[in-house]
Amino acid sequence: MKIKRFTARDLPTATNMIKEEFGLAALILSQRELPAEAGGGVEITAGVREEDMPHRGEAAPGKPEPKARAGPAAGAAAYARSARPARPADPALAGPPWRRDLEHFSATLTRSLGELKNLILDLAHRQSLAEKWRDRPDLVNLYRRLTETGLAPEHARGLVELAAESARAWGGEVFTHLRRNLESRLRLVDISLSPPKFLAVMGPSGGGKTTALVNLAAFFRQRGRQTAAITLDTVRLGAAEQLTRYARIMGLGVAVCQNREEFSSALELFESSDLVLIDTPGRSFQKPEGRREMAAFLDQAGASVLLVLPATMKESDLAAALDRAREFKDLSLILTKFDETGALGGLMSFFISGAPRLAFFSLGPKTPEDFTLATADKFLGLWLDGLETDGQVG
Ligand SMILES: Nc1nc2c(ncn2[C@@H]2O[C@H](COP(=O)(O)OP(=O)(O)O)[C@@H](O)[C@H]2O)c(=O)[nH]1
Ligand SMILES: [Mg+2]
Repeated sequence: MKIKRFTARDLPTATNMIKEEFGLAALILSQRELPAEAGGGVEITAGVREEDMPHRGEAAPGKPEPKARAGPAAGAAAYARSARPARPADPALAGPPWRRDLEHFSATLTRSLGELKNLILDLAHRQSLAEKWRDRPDLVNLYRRLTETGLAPEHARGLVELAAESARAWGGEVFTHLRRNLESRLRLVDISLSPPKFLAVMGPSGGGKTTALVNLAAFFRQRGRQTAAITLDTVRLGAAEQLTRYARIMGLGVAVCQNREEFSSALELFESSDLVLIDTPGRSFQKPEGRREMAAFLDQAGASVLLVLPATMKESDLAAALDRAREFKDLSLILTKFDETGALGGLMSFFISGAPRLAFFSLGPKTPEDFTLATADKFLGLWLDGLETDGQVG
């Protein structure tokens, strides 16, 4: 690299000198104003790669510019040749010219550092794949994009390598093999085929249990099931009212139960219903004694459990919630709040690590149109469709 210090009375003159000598690929390394007692003006230290130096008479201002180059130097080169920000009509408002140039330079430097970071990340991701796949930019890119959605690195590596092996053996696109493999790992259940008589929703506070219960009631009533509801959530202010308000609108029978006696009476009351949905308090779910108490209620009814978890949760929290729910029998899953996240890789890792069977999705807060039976196609579509088109993998 050639490096040289240029001094001139002002920045445009210095820039022109640099362009003249080093051409348009010059990199500005430092820049300072010279003190007035030393005669004023600016001093710029610039550098250029030997191979980018113009041959005599080439690349002077006004001549055609060289082709854009990728990589960190490109940003600085762009700086050297760029039109600086338009100056406002009143120079007094604009501040000293060198400040604008400095700001512009700093923005260019930030961009260049971003590009450098990408290069380093790509190198790091290459090392994550088995040696024989490291020279496949499409696979490195796919691995990187999957991990960026929250998929655990070890899962991403296994899935990408397996898809690459399959594509090599059978032909076809890597992405198609990846998708097929993922489909087989998502365990689904269609509860509507043979719903249990008692079905409880359970999970952390605010995850969408009560909303899901209302949706479930609408879903099963539409399929001709005579449905009723019981709520055990009597501690949180307004929790029971939230359900009874919906129930009134839907004409759904609801019992609010504070203790085992009231619960027993409610079971008797709804004996002739086909389906009794049970709402539970999120607070009890968090504590062992609360879960024991809930288990006593649910065992009395012989209820199956739908664990309600938001898709926005990170994988470690999903796993912790599942640990809490494992003591309940006949567990399956409702995932909510798909509308609040695009990064579903953590959920996929949750499935690969042994999540319960997935029954329903909630794709938004509206009832009941945002609530659907879970399908692999829908889940993989929500997760991967953006990746496939942006990533150009295959
Ligand atoms: N954006 C979005 N909000 C939801 C969804 N499901 C529920 N909510 C909202 O999340 C909040 C908590 O829901 P709620 O059913 O009361 O949660 P619970 O505490 O588990 O019973 C409410 O404001 C709901 O409207 C969903 O799928 N997407
Ligand atoms: Mg609730």
